[in-house]
Amino acid sequence: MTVKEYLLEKMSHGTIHMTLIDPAKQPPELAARIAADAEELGTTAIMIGGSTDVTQENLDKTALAIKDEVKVPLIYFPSGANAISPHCDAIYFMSMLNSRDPQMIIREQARGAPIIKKLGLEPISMGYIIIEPGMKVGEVGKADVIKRFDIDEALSYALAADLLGMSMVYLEAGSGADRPVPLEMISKVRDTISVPLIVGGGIKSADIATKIVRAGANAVVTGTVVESDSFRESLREIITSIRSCT
Ligand code: 1GP
Repeated sequence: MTVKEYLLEKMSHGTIHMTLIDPAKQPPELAARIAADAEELGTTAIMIGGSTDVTQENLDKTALAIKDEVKVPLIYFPSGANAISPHCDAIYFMSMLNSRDPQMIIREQARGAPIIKKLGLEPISMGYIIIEPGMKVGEVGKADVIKRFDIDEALSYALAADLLGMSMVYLEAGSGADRPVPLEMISKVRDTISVPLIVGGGIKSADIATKIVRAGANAVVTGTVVESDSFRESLREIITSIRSCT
């Protein structure tokens, strides 16, 4: 079974949770412990990536350490083609659709494609759409960040991703956002597209996660939550709330 088939199978039973770990933020051993805890708490996959400071070295070492500790798939969430690890199970082959910079829309992908092919890494195509506030990823990616009220704009981009044949759509408010993607935007996008909808950025509590699931997300991503020493309880509550909605 491919990683994509695994994700789709899990999503067919309800909304899934994925844990994002930035390899630049802690040593590999700690990243592996966090991943193991998240797996034990019921996360469906581990994503590895960050907007800045990801290097081939911290990516490879962290990916290897995580693979030693967990059985759930490890998916690379890249910010560019500068570092790609053969130690991940798959890579989100993603385009930041609302970037003003062709580098983020297709040039990094063209640079990375031959490497991904050579490594035999499973690509999972994804349309990546940055919603206000957008945070660091919006800034680094030179995104024309979609305003929170501009649901039609989000719908247009999400539908374009679907019609282009991308296998998933990710609505991103940005890591550490003070507000997640608006619920109405999530539900209207969910009603419009035919592919799974991933939502991330600013999801810090079980209460917010529940609302995101009820709005229609097929996958909820949390990252910042696991960067605190005492993350286990909040992650447990978030994952439990997602599972109990479905
Ligand atoms: C970032 O959507 C993810 O790409 C996670 O965001 O760090 O705010 O959980 P947080």
